[in-house]
Parts: sequence; C-alpha cells; structure tokens
Amino acid sequence: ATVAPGAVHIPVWLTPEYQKSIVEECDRWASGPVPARTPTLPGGRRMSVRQVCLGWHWAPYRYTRTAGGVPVLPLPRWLTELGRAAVVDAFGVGTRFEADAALVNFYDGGATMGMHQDKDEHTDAPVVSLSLGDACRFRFGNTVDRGRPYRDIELRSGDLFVFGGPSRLAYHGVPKVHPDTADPAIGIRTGRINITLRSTGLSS
Ligand code: MD5
Ligand code: FE
Repeated sequence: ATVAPGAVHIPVWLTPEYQKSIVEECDRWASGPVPARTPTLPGGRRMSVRQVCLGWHWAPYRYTRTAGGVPVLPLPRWLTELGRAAVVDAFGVGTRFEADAALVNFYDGGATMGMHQDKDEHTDAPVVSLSLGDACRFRFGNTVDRGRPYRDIELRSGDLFVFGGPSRLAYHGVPKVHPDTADPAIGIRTGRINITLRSTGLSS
C-alpha cells in the first residue's frame, strides 16, 4: 500500500523461512569484527538500539569505512539484490537501486528510536526497510519537524517499507516495540530487528 507519495508498505514480504535465516545472519554480524554497539550521539546521548553496519559504518552523523581502524563487514551481494527486488516490488520494474550500506538495528528491552530524518546519504535513492521479530509502532511524519501531522503504522515481522521520492526526508521514528509478538518460528527470542538498505553515494 502507498502510505504517502514515495512511501510504500508491503506487509509479509519475506517468508518465515527467509526471515529466520536473515535473523541468524544479523546475530552473526552483531558479533563480527565491529561488534554491534549503542551509538553515542555528538551531544553525548546514547541511542537505545544496538546497531551493526555493513558496507559503510554509520558514525553519527556520517559514513566511514572503518570503526576504530577496523573495516566493517562488506555488504553481501544477496542483500544488495534483495534491495533491488524491494524497490521493483514497491515502484515497479525498471526501478534501479544499488545499496552499498546496511544499518541493522536491534531493539531489545525498551529500545525506541526518536523522530529523525535520514539525511547522511549523498544520493536521492530510496531507503529500503525490513522488519524482523517483534511488531512495532512506526511513526511516519512530515518533512518539516518532529511533530504532527504524523501517522502511526504497525510494522510486523517480514514487512517491507520503501521510502523514496518526497517521503525520503520525512521525519520518522519507532516509539514502541510490542514485546513477545514475534512468531517463534523465525528464531527471535524477543525484540525487533530492522535492516535498512541505503545508497550512500560515497566511493571509498
Ligand atoms: C526502523 N530505522 O524501523 C527504522 C526504519 C533508521 C531507522 O529509522 O534510521 O535506522 S527506516 C525508516 C525510514 C528511512 C528513511 C525515510 C523514512 C523512514 N521516512 O521518510 O519515513 O528501525
Ligand atoms: Fe531513520
């Protein structure tokens, strides 16, 4: 369903089997050479999500190839291809998308994400979002500020959301994760994982 111009939500896009294998990969990435961390923002505040990056490291608020001198894991080709399939399903055949970075956010415990814009990418390519595990309340706002008007949308495991065009710079956040709402078949104990695929516009 098109939620706003350029914002397309496709529920249950990933099969449970595929979700399970992706969750397992996320757990492996989280304990890779650059382990998942709760990023500290320039003001000193700590994000509540744990995050691990592939392809490029998001060092708030810019992308780097390394973290503390350690190269981040490469973005696997299958994820770039999954991103292509996502934008084709959202916007139609012929839509091009070359993701070179993925941010994997782990929402454990009471983790939330405040309202923000994603504007550290130097392209106007869309952002592809995949949800795994517990359901959440996703807040999709306007392009002017963090406040109203916004819409609250339920995102569940396996959902695809693509943000492009005029929705690319909308404020958005995750005010609430609904504990223990995941299908145990996908292998998440509790918590939510979100993968965003991005095109940074950078070349190392
Ligand atoms: C999440 N993650 O559910 C969200 C999904 C992040 C983040 O916000 O920055 O890691 S991505 C939602 C998104 C991306 C780009 C544009 C818009 C939403 N939008 O216009 O609403 O953990
Ligand atoms: Fe975001």
